[in-house]
Amino acid sequence: MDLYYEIDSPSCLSVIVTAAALNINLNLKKMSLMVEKNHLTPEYTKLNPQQTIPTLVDNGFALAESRAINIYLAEKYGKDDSLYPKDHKIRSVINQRLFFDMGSLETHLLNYFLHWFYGKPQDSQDLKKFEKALVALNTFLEENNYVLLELKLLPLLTFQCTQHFWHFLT
Ligand SMILES: N[C@@H](CCC(=O)N[C@@H](CS)C(=O)NCC(=O)O)C(=O)O
Repeated sequence: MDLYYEIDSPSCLSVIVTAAALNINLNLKKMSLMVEKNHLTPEYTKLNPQQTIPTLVDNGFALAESRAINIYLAEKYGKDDSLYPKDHKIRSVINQRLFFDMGSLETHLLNYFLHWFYGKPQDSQDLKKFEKALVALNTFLEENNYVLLELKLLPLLTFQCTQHFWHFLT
């Protein structure tokens, strides 16, 4: 199973850790977004029209979006449903956290920090939105006693990797 990745990408790390939790051996294909820009080649664009990493290729089946990849791996290769429980309520809360992570937490984190990379002027609303997302995250963590214990591994991985990104930037 191939994974196109870069090690500093929290999205890629979440897939790598999920695969490790499932005892899956990944054939890691290192990408170079900044220098070689091989995510923009026609070959890669065929696999992933979004031109992003990670991309998983499992027996000819190509899939992008780290959360979708993590769910795919857990559903297809999990020996049981402990990573992504079938119980409707638990699963819907896991989905809520994953969508929150993608639509709010990660988005606002990136909007707040990426102006450094791209030299864009900082929008004063970016910090406020990021702080608001952190307050919500804090509430979720309080509700679950310890980092999303109730919700098992997938959202935890995503959040941990977001934290990794934070350390990388600061
Ligand atoms: N929502 C996507 C985000 C993927 C993403 O944006 N990855 C970055 C690297 S961390 C990327 O590929 N950037 C290249 C680009 O946007 O051109 C996921 O979770 O897989």
